[in-house]
Amino acid sequence: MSAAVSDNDVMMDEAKRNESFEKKSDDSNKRFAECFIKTLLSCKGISKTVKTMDILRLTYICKKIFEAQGRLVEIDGPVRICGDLHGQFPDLIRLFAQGGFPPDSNYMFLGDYVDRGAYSLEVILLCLSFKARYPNNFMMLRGNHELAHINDKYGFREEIFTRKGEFAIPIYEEFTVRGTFGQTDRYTLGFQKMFDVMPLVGLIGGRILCMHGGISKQLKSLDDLRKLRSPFNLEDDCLENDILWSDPGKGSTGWQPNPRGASVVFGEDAVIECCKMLDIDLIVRGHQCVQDGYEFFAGKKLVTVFSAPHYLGTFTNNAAMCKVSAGLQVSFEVLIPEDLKVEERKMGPESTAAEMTQ
Ligand SMILES: [Mn+2]
Repeated sequence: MSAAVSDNDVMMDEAKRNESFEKKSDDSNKRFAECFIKTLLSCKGISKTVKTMDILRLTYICKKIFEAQGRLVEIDGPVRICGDLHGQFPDLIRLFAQGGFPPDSNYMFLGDYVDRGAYSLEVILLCLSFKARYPNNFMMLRGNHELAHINDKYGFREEIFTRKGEFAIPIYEEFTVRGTFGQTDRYTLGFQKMFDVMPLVGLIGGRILCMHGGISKQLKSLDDLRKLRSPFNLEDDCLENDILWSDPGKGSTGWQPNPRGASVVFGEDAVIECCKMLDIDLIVRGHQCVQDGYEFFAGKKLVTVFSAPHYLGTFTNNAAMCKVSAGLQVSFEVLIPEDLKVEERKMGPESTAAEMTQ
């Protein structure tokens, strides 16, 4: 017998396993994603129920979809927009239980799936399996925690290495690698990393702009968003970094330094000017834990949405989802942490994003 290539060799070699995944049909990938969803929803814990090769196949499928959809995803309502999740898997299930499991509802997630909470893997894998099954109804934007040097510090990398042992490296390196673009072998070999191919911005009905962090002084047109680069250099003062990192500043004007040490703080005037310039009605972003689960800024031209209730187990914050109807009416569903009861807060029965933000 000739020296056979073992399953393990294929799994550990990115080029070899990609070759095997490439042969699978779209139908087979959809059925695979459906099984993956069922397994994750059985809540038995992925350590024993999910094979490493299946995680690698799921990431391969999703990277292809993200690459094809581009850095700005443009969709129509209805859709539910959710903010940061941070590894709080039971709370993600509660969000779906409230909002409807895909494909009953469409979703746009604003990033920060991983780090901080205990179940980063479950959170990102469930989202990715919905992405693989319903690629046009389930959108996942990138957050500032979808970054290698942040995962080093805040838990995602450690979670994978603790839970996946000898298979941790191929799994982790599907998502990201340490080091700056262009300076590591993994990039020069041409292997795409999940976090680099995720979209940075979403546009709903041409009127509601979604991103993780916020706006940028360098953002002048929607075309700037269609031309976003990725990967990009994390050290650069660039539009891509601002989208992941910037914050609104109460009482501030213009563009100020950000106490996070990254990007900028922008004032209400900057938001109002940006909406005019891009001809949009509303900006929806995450990135900050807000007590009510959502919080307006700049005369309702911008709203922060945060979807990890009882954040870190120490905050008493609500979680919220921003509901956008087919006609772009905006309302909020709020999960209250004590009993996780749900409240619906409408912005007025007839309010559309345009009217609401007058
Ligand atoms: Mn963030």
